Amino acid sequence: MSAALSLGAHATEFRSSDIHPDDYPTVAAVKYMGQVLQKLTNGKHSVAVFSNGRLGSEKDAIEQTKLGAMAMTRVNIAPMNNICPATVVPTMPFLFRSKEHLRAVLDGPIGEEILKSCEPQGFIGLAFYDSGARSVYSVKKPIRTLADARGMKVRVQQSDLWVSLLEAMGANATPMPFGEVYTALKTGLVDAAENNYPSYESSRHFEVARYYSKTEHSMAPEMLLFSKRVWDKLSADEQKALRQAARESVPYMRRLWDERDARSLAAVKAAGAQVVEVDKASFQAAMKPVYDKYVTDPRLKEMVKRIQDTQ
Ligand code: GTR
Repeated sequence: MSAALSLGAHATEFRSSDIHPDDYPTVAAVKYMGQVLQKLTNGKHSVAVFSNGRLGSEKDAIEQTKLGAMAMTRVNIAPMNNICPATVVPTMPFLFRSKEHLRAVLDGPIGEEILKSCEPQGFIGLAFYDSGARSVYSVKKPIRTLADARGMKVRVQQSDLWVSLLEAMGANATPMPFGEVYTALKTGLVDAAENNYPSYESSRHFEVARYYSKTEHSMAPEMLLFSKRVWDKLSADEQKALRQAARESVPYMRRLWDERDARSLAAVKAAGAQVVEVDKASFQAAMKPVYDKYVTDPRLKEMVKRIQDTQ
């Protein structure tokens, strides 16, 4: 399959992938982006979103996008951590004070800088999307303090930084693709996983791991990436239209996100999941080794400082 399906004359349909189902805000946002693109290009270009991980895990999708086999992919920033160094910054634990803080940073020059920094690796960063705050959820017992997390086997995303982050909590981190987590929780391969409310709900992980402990340890955002190989074959006007369509999809996504976040929380609670308050300070205090290991480059250090200083 090629990255873009030729629709005769000069029309193309860009293929994009997502591991989430059709009603998830990231999928809906990329579909919306496709509609805007169609309008901006008088029907010449559109986007086909392959949802539910039909085109593979996020790691595979990133690889396919780099090669130009797929035009676009929507992934979490985590699997980009090993590829594009600046992406570690917005992933860092307890960095953002709130959703508003995160949005202000990603909408400004720092967000722009991080998106641009992926270009040498073969990716045009089109946009950041929200992903809320991630917290740990467990099968057998709730986590309330750092001591409760000690020795737990916790699934993490496929990123070295994520392994270190959970190790700093004293847990045993097990990286695996999202699609394998439900079974891993069910069979006891892992004791816990971590995610935001919408993913905890849509994946039905809440059926197996009933204790959702509000560690809120990272606000690692989502990214919309375009293949540089495909990009370089497009005209300046086409590139401009793609950038604009992506930009316009951000506020749309945020509206859907806020709504879904609240709805997912209500749904998991109604289904019997227990949302547990934690001693957040104990988790935060344990994160120094993660900063010491991943934010060593002076430019990244400075970026962390600029984020902390952003109002
Ligand atoms: C979700 C995110 C996905 C993926 C997933 C995971 O919150 O939207 O892109 O990263 O978490 O944990 O693998």
